[in-house]
Amino acid sequence: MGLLRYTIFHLLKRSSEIISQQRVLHTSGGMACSRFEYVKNYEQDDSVLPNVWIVIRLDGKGFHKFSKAHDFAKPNDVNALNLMNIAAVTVMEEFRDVILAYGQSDEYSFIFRKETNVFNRRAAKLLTYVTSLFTSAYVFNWNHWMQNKTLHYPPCFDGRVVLYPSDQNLRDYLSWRQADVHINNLYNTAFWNLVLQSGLSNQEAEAELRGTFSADKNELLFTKFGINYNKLPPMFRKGTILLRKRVKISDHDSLNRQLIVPVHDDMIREKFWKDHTELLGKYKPGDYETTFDGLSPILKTQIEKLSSGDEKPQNVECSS
Ligand SMILES: Nc1nc2c(ncn2[C@@H]2O[C@H](COP(=O)(O)OP(=O)(O)O)[C@@H](O)[C@H]2O)c(=O)[nH]1
Ligand SMILES: [Mg+2]
Repeated sequence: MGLLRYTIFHLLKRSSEIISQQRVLHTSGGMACSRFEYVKNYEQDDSVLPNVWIVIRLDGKGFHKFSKAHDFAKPNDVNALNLMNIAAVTVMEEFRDVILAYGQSDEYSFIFRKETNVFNRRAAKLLTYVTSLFTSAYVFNWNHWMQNKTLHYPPCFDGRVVLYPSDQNLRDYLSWRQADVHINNLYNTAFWNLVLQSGLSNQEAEAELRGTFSADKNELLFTKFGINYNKLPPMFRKGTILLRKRVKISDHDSLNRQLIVPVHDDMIREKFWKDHTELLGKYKPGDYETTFDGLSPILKTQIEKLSSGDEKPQNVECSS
């Protein structure tokens, strides 16, 4: 009897100890939450409006200096431009809701489809993921595309999110960026020919071009340097548009895959939007046919990745 009473006494004592320990844990946990958790309220909800185009534009910081430090060809460095393109392909492989990306010089714009729900449309998440992935892909691919030129310091890119409510706004945005390439590239081509071919100083070349119109620069290029501006590579004149397409290589039957295709067309013209109706319609990648010889280095890289089995998993949605 004495033993039973002793056991019951100890069992009761032990269980009351456990209960009070739990209470301490609970209260201290509860206190921690109640005292500190309020700081979460300082985080702002930055989800962007539903049903608008989301454009993320990145721009290289101080690329005037960066291009000089890394001896980029003037006025256009094919390898540096392709490095930008491949970094943008990496972003499009990760974010499948990007229907189009457009790049020129040291900038790239990524267009997310209106209905995207990626990261619950939180602006900071979208912007930081895209910017950091682009930047790391730029550095990751540097040696391959820049032929092992030493990278002297880490490049960085700023980014912004811009929302466009209508299809026309989006088209005007892209037209604005593409018109910018035309103006800058025509100027830069004339400028660098005056400096590198005619031996003018930077100031003299600048003075020669001051107040000139497009027609004057075209004329100058043709008469002084025998350059027909319209025959220069379209990547220099139009920038690069990356589109998702189901690619078929006519002399290579086995390949019929969805890839990211670079084109250098004129987005200001109606024809571009008629040729790629999927962009503003119910989005479904269009078709693209090419020959093996006509493959761009950007497409070749993706196909090599496929055949080496090094393909990225098809990422469809990213949650927070
Ligand atoms: N030589 C050369 N320079 C380039 C090329 N692409 C971009 N850049 C440089 O990058 C600059 C980009 O312009 P911007 O963003 O306004 O200048 P930032 O503020 O110095 O980055 C151009 O003015 C060029 O100096 C290229 O292919 N070749
Ligand atoms: Mg810049």
